[in-house]
Amino acid sequence: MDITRELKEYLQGLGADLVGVAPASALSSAGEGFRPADYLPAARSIVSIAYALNRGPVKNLPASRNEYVLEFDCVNGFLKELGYRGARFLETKGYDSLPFSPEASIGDASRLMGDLSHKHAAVACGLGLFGLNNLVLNSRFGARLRFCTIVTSAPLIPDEPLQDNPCTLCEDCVTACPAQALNGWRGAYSPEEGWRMDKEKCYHYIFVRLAGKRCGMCIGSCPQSQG
Ligand code: B12
Repeated sequence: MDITRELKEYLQGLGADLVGVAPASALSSAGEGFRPADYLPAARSIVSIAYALNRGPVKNLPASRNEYVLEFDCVNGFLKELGYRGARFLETKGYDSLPFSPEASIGDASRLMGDLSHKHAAVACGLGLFGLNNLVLNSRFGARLRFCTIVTSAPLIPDEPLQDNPCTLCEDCVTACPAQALNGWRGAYSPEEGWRMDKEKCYHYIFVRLAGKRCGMCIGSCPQSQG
């Protein structure tokens, strides 16, 4: 069996909902310091791993805020394990591999960037496309997907990016955002690259108004997240 299929079956066997592959060069248009080769010069491929949040804590927000926080923590913990195990799998096959945490430290409020954009990685690996909520969604899980990414020197077989946009542009997320961080998408939004939403407003709402409890309204309000 080829190593790409073996890796996917291994991760799906551990419980991953979705696993996709892209060439590392798919993220070469990210700024300096955010590209796979900035961390692993021998990078050949990226692997995006997705695990979906349960429906209950997401659909019943904001009442289920505390349960959503528990869900968020558990999914991050599980994804960390999947990323770590996937990287170890590739290392045992002889390839240098780096797992990037699902909850990358966001540093100070002026940066608000991870080391690598899991969303752009997921899009390149064919797991979804950006919605108006600036989250990556697909028709099976909506925006309930969370991600981690492995950068590896393994020459894996890439998947095709999704063709059909699962976002219907209904604007339910725009209306539901308590921070009004999603206004202004017109002319700025692209399903392939996302857009520069007002992340300072979003950050302020989560870390000041909610004292660090995650908001999640742009996930829960998406009609695609209900199924
Ligand atoms: C920092 C951060 C935040 C910050 C800033 C958000 C932001 N929009 O950047 C704050 C605290 C506000 C935040 C909020 C939330 N976050 Co957050 N966050 C992150 C984190 C750690 C880094 C995001 C990042 O690097 N953004 C930078 C880039 C993508 O955005 P940008 O600065 O505007 O960059 C532009 C350019 O640099 C360029 N670019 C950057 N990289 C690349 C690559 C290519 C190829 C190209 C072409 C362009 C390009 O495109 C961007 C748009 O123009 C990621 C985890 C990770 N490491 O990816 C999670 C992550 C994005 N967050 C996530 C979630 C779910 C949330 C929240 C819902 C909180 C919650 N859990 O309830 C909200 C929703 C916000 C929203 N609607 O987008 C998920 C998204 C899952 C999904 N399905 O899309 C992630 C991926 C975490 C995960 N492990 O799954 N988040």
